Amino acid sequence: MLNFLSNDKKMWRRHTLKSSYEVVIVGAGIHGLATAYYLAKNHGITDVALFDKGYLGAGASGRNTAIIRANYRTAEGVPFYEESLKLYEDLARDLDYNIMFSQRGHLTLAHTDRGVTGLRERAEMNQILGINSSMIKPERVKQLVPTICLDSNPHYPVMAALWHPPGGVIRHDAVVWGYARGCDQMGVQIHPFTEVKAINTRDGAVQSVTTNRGEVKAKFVVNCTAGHASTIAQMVNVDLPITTHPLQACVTEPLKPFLDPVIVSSTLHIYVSQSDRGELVIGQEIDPFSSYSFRSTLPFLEGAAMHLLDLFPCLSEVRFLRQWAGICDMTPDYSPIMGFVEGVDGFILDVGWGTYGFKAGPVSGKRIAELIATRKTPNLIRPFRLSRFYENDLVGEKAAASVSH
Ligand code: PYC
Repeated sequence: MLNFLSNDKKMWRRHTLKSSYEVVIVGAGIHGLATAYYLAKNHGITDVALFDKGYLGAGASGRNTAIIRANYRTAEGVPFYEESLKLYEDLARDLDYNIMFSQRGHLTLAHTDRGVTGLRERAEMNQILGINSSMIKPERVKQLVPTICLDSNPHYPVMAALWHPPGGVIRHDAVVWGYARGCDQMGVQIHPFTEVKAINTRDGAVQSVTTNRGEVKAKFVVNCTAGHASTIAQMVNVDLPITTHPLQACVTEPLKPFLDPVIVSSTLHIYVSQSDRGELVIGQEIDPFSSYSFRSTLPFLEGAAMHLLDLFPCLSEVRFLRQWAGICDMTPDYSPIMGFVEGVDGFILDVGWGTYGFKAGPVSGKRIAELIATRKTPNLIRPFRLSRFYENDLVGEKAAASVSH
């Protein structure tokens, strides 16, 4: 492990474990870090430990394609993601750290009559809720992205698009590092390479957490994991309606900047943006099987190439540079699960983030911190409670979740 800086010069320090903390957060990705950050900053709660079995950003926070947007479909989802976008707009100043948020616009393409109707419904819902999002015609798409070919796939010409100017991309590692530094400065302890082995309860309440470095007492334990949310929840006998799927991504070699907005097409199963380094960052739908595998596959790369060329035939000579995979916890309605769990006092969920967790990090952190400090569930996250699955009160967000449809 790199250890060449003295503890006081590090962005976040190493600590020995204390015997107890008020709050233990499992998972030191963006959700765990943001929760700890707002606990300390907004509520003065600093007796907090963050445990991660790997290094910071080793999980979904370091593997996602870092798209930020608020153009969701439901009356519950839109205000939630909008608050996150607003927090992101101010986050560089708040953390005093350059997180490279580039609001270059987000463009979702429709290639069928049904696709146009779906996007129009989204545009209307967005506008009712005050989101800058509207339908545009193919000519306007061409103005925004002159290199796009609107009809190279004869079955799926671009018929219209949903245009969301405040959307964009961010530097995900910088967000993780900025939150981690902010947490450390306020006295929160970050413990990488600390694996949670058991969560111990007595009389229906959380008591302590057993880790590979020893046992610590805790009043609250927050499950902020992605990919292993069900494993952690089962430690307190809570079953989650989650299936875990790989999600793959890749980047091309760097190219001179030519692509401004983020482009998404559900019909062609592709999304693409151009990074600050000039690489095209490309993703598709989650893998169709449930697995914890981080393996990259050739079929993914072939699909990415094929669909990219449907939109940009001019890129036929461009080479892929690297590919990777992450794992995503999918819920039946494509919305997350947040809040207290009936029957296990002190246990809190912030899980089920599918392919949309990074954009929600700031708002979920802020609102979970509020829930812990006030012992009350904030209205903004109430719709995402676990009990919605047996109360038949789902938040169906699949139509607006990346390239799912
Ligand atoms: O929801 O914007 C999104 C997204 C992009 C990639 C994966 N999810």
